[in-house]
Amino acid sequence: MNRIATLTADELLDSRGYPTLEVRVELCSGISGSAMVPSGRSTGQYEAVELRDGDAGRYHGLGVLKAVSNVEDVIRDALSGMEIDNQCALDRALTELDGSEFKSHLGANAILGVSVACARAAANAHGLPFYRYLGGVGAQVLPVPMFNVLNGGKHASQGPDIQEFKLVPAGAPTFREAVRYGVETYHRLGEVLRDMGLATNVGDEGGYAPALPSNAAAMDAILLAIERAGYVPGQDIFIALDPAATSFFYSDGTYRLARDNLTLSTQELIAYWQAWAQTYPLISLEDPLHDADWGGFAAITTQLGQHLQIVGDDLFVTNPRFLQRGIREHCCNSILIKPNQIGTLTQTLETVRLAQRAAYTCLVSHRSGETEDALIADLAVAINAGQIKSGAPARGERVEKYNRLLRIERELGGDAIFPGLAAFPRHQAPKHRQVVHEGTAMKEGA
Ligand code: 2PG
Ligand code: MG
Repeated sequence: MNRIATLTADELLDSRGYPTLEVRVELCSGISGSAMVPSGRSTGQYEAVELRDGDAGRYHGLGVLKAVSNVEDVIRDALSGMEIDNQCALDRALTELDGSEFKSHLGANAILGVSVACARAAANAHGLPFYRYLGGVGAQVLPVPMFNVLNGGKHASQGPDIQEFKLVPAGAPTFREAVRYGVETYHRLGEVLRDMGLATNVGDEGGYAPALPSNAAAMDAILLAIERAGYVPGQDIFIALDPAATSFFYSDGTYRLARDNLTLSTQELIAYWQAWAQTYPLISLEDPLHDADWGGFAAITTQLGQHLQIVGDDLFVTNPRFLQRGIREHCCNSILIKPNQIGTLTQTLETVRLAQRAAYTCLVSHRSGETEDALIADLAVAINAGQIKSGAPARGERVEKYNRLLRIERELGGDAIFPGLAAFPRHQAPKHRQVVHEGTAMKEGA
């Protein structure tokens, strides 16, 4: 009864209004599972391939009808009749059927949609919550949320050069309280920006996208918002950044921060981040350099990685091969986990295991183009990641993940664990940091 009867797919829309896939798996028992696939914009060069039609007459070439027909044709033929609860065998069949290193034949979007829909159908067949099916009895850690409240880079054209400025309420006692800290501060930030005469339109991930005079001005506005919301920066709420530095790296080997009117070498950019780590309550820094600069990543990890989480996203693309190299060359101490960068659940979990064995933290992540699918919420709990980023607490596709986690926390009841600051084992505030904003001294490191 738990065998696959049929697979269907449809071309629907993501949060930016671009076509994406929904896949549905139906079992012989009549039980089913479905999944929708997200899509990135600031992508790493070695991400698994998202298959687009390239037919300029439809959606400017971005249609996904080929991927839809791959699901309903070759993948359906191969998977029909297979047992639903052997995820490894299903994912192996998918990767072998594709046969290419980066899933360019069938499309990683088609493959991931099938992989996740199968796992959902299996969870439903066993009558288990998705996180429980994926993670087993030990799945009980709610992640510390990272709220991307100020958007820039490729996600907001008027915004700062740095792509993501995130509130990290690691000082909260529970996930539910962390959400409240984040939401209250997000709304205060809107007020701070309005007071400055700036627009409060939002970017792709729901964060404000104001035209500020410098990147540091964004940090200052956020610190002010934290204090106005009644929280202490560096104690209740920390800040995480994703500069997505590939997006401001140029072929002459320099980084250009247009908002700061700065052109920097790798070493100068590392010094720039170092100064920020000493000035602000920074807890996590993702993609601080461009995605081919392995030497630079080793250097910044040596210089800052003792006391700061350095996350590899575009560098590792959730791929065990690249993470392996990072571990060998001491690049980063944390990895971003995005299932669609690698294309199957099994490979995602393999990367997670490798990271955890090497004591790298895992930050589970959405994409800038999202859907109402809350896979990453269940995945974060399943692997006890302790950290998730799903954008601002605004826009339905972002909020859906936080809501899913609130429901899971309630379901787990007294068994739910919220790690708070313990999710960031490297975190240590610089001793000399002492910044005063609107009369509140930062207690951290004082
Ligand atoms: C990132 C992501 C998600 P995108 O860089 O971490 O925030 O952006 O999905 O555009 O790659
Ligand atoms: Mg990133």
